[in-house]
Amino acid sequence: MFTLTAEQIEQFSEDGFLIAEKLIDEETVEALRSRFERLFRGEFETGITPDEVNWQEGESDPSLTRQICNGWKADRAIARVVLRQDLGHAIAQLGGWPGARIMVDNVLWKPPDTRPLGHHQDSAYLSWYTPSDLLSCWIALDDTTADGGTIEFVRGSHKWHHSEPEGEFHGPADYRKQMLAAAEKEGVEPEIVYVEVPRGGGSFHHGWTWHGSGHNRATRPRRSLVLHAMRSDTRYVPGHLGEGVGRIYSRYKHLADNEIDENYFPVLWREDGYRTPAVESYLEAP
Ligand SMILES: O=C(O)CCC(=O)C(=O)O
Repeated sequence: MFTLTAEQIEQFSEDGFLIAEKLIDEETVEALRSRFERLFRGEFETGITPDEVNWQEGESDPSLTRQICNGWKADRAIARVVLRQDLGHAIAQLGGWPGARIMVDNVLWKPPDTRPLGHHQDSAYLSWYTPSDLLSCWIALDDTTADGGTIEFVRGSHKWHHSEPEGEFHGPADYRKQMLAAAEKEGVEPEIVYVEVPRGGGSFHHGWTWHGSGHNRATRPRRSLVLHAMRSDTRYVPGHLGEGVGRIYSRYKHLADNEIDENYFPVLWREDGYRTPAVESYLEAP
């Protein structure tokens, strides 16, 4: 079970990110890695297609980082990690939230010699729900290095002004361009911190922290799994549904109200002890 110290929570609020040496054990790393090839071949254990399949073998550009979003709906090995109660609790503590739900997961596979992911602030894409807070847990499934294209954060950048969504996420020519423009506007020299951890380790980051990742110039792949969480009391914003990734995730909005449905965005942990009850039976199903 993962737990945080008071010092780590304090560090997170200063830096906008926190590096953790161990989030999952070796057996779980292996279980997750074994699902990657299948998912990117379009073989989905539950029979459900993930919400975003941004790369498929034989069809997609091999120079791009492979990405699938909401792999948890397609594969229970992914679900067993991204729906973890202790990670939801840690996220709520870091955010000072009453509880945490999964917003989306990311299955990311950056083979050697593949291209960067552009720097961005996650919360800039979330005007379709309110409060549009996001806090993420990024888990490395390979030992990570700066030259291997690990995720990188700009220290303290969650306190910068909020930028508009801009630029290419998949394989941009200059992956730090938007962040450098924001730093200039802010009048600061950005301090970049690379998440260099053994597999099973990772990091947490704030929704307004600038982050991205460079080319994989190493000889091993860089695979990771990300849990992006929102507050348990989040609601839809009518009228903003088609903006950004709201185009995809607003399909789960009820016609009659603005509730976020826990069947699609389960509550992982809440301070009153609540957790979406059906999660456990989903995780245990064969
Ligand atoms: O893993 C990466 O390179 C970037 C992932 C990302 O943008 C995120 O976790 O928010």
